Amino acid sequence: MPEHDRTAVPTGNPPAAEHTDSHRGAFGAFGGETTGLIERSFRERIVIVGVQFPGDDAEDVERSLDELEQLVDTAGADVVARLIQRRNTPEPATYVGKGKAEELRVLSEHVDADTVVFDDELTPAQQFNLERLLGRSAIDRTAVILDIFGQNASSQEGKAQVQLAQYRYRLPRLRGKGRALSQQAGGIGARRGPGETQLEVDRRRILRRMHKLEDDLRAIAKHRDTQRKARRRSRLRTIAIVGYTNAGKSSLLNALTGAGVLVENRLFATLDATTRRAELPGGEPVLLTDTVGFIAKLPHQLVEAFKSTLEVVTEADLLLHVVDVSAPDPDAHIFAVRKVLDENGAGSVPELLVFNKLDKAPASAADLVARHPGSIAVSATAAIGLPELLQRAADRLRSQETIVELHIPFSRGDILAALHREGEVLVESAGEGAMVVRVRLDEAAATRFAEFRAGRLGAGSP
Ligand SMILES: Nc1nc2c(ncn2[C@@H]2O[C@H](COP(=O)(O)OP(=O)(O)OP(=O)(O)O)[C@@H](O)[C@H]2O)c(=O)[nH]1
Ligand SMILES: [Mg+2]
Repeated sequence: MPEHDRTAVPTGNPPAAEHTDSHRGAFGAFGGETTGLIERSFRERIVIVGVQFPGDDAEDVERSLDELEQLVDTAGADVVARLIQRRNTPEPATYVGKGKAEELRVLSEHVDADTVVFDDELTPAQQFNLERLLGRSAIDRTAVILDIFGQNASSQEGKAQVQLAQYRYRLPRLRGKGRALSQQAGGIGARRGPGETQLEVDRRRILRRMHKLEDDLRAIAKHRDTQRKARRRSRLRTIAIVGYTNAGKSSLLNALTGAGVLVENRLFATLDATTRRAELPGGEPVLLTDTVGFIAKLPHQLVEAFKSTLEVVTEADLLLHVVDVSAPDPDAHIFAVRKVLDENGAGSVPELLVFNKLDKAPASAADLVARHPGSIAVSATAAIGLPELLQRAADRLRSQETIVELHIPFSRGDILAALHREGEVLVESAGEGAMVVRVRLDEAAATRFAEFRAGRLGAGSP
């Protein structure tokens, strides 16, 4: 198969002398096993590599590499060169072709790279072969994202989730790294059983830690469950703010509620969900939750580990899907976010598209609003369109509700109590043998109480 190679373009400065023996590969190796954080004494020099498969747009591949460069920078390293190869399929052994791998080795030497980062996930075997060939660490986009999450995790839950994701990534990549490790095996808690290799000892140790983390996370999730039930009893509607990383989700929560959440021009600044109360026009209180950002090719290990955090999204009454209109391809971001939502069972939660950073790219915002009916353009930081956004959200929430008249037998005090808990009782009067109740319910509750229904009055009419 012909390989249409593109010329490698070194984008960095000439190599600095002190880096000559720095190919230590700390980056992407998740530092110590206990913290999952990386200690870096210097900024590593990185070469990034993308592959354009048939059907891929050349521009999309470049854009994805631009994003990878941003990820690497966020992780605390510098991209000094990039390389793109066109291929029909990945090479099973080395992902790129043999010739390209050799070119990559020469380039890495020339720019004195510490690590090579591939834009797609490498198999453990590919990673191993590439490191041998290149004589330096070879990692993938997933490792970089896991690294950033590791650096940004601050809460107990966030840290546990990220560590779990990192272990899930590492487990299949463990290999008998040899003597150094096996000598450590004499240590406490790492004793080798009869006939057990060092690799098996390491694997067992990681599995044990993963189980422990899973237990911890279950306990945290249980606690949150209790809080959530309390919240549900309070009958407040919930709105989750979702979107691509750096779209302005935290800025929007701050603008709407004065929450004071950390806002940074950095990827994955937010890992923990923050919930605040806000008032919709008309005075109805709602709960607004800011959530972790998504990205194209989001590591499945992370999605898996963040499942309990994402429940807030699946259970929301409405999603505010925030999109950065100044991004190079906002539609690709919308697509990536919806994909993650779908995969997490949140695909059917009603969504309101919020085109943010209107101040920065007004033409793009106008174009997007025109192409996405029902959407709205705002600026969280310049405070443009925020009252309209709240009005739109209130309308959307209200349209999900139905007003029904129910006849509840006097003997069913339990049902009456449930109605007060789950709906908004508008009128209540004693009829013949039953209480006649006019109540505003969401669709699920309206179905649940359908057997008491006397007549459906339609949405919105009091
Ligand atoms: N010009 C402009 N910049 C904005 C606007 N909203 C947010 N920003 C900037 O965009 C960057 C990201 O904002 P955040 O609110 O941290 O974005 P986020 O979606 O919470 O990002 P993560 O938590 O990292 O996923 C910050 O530098 C904000 O100041 C806006 O309306 N206009
Ligand atoms: Mg944020």
